[in-house]
Amino acid sequence: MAEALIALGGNVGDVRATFERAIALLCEDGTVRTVARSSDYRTPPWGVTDQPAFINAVIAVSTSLSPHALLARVQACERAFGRDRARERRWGPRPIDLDLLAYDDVALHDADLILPHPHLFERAFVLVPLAEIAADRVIAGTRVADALNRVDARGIEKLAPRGAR
Ligand code: A4P
Ligand code: MG
Repeated sequence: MAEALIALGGNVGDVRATFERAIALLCEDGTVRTVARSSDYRTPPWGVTDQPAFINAVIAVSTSLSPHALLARVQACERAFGRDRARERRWGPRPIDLDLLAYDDVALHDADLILPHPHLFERAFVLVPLAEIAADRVIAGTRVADALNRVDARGIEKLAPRGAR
């Protein structure tokens, strides 16, 4: 079994409900199992800023799938929840985006898969939820908590569990 870290993001529709359904679909056949899940966070849009706030979270999974098979699986989940890359702007609004942040300590630079994720250390919307579940994990020589200290995490808001009043 390998351990992978997966980032979730979205800003169209009921994103938190979509996250739950996407995680359930990801784990449906038993080849992927969730071992940790961060809180959901409301985050200011990064890249293209004239769009609604995003919801972001990170999960840790154990999996028997290869890195490429896991990528195919997360992309199938994106499609199942209405993601249509052909009609989207780069960095623009989307119901759900699932990025592979890391897969054990695998380093890959293929046309369709780069590991660890190339923008991981630039993005507070990834590092804040990641640090909640894996602060001491070292990725490509950098501790997650140290990477978080180097980015601007202003405006990121941790959300109460769904259903909590
Ligand atoms: N790909 C390569 N490596 C990976 C990997 N490690 N994980 C390839 C996932 N995919 C990987 O991805 C483009 C291609 O990257 C895939 O076909 C895959 O083969 P995509 O998801 O189709 O494209 P994208 O998501 O539009 O592009 P990109 O650059 O990944 O966008 P981002 O970076 O995901 O940006 N602001 C906030 N606050 N929160 C967000 O979640 N998200 C975006 C989208 C913009 N602003 C945001 C957020
Ligand atoms: Mg993406």
